[in-house]
Amino acid sequence: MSSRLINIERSTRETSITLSLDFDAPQQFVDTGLPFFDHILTSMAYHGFFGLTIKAEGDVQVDAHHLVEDVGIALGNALRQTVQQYGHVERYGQSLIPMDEALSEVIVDVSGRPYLVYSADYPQEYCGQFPIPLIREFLYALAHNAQINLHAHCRYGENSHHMVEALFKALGRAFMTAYRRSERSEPSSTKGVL
Ligand SMILES: [Mn+2]
Repeated sequence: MSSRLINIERSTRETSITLSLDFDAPQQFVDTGLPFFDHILTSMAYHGFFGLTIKAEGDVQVDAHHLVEDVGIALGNALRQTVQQYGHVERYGQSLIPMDEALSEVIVDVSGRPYLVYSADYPQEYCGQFPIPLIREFLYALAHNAQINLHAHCRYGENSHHMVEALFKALGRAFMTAYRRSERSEPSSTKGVL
């Protein structure tokens, strides 16, 4: 089996992160010290059938914000480097995933043009100890550092945990398609460049 391994190390005064991403070697281990965040990141990679290892520490006693955003930056960098180092990918991916009463959807374009469109109306503001507004910070950092166009929508639901978990499974499935190796010998754009 081939491999498209990318290793990222990122340390600031606020956080310290090591992350490995490999679309061709599905295995997951995620430890951020934030149990719900570990849960949804693991779900994302498991259902996207790609390899993701994250070991992250940070000043979560201040607020989980720095850590969540910096994991988004690290994963975004890994996605961008996957394209830079290993060549052309399919580019588009989309997924619609239910979880009990909730339905969430992700559409992605690995376009080189960062953009985030995100909508969700959550009934509860926390999943466990995890503040749901941080989901936006994560997605924004991810889209901008990966240089992808990311549309993420929780269409409906009664339970925030289900809505977010379905969204991250959809993210994984959309990435699985979008980052598949392309048979094309040039970028999948009529302009010939992304
Ligand atoms: Mn769950």
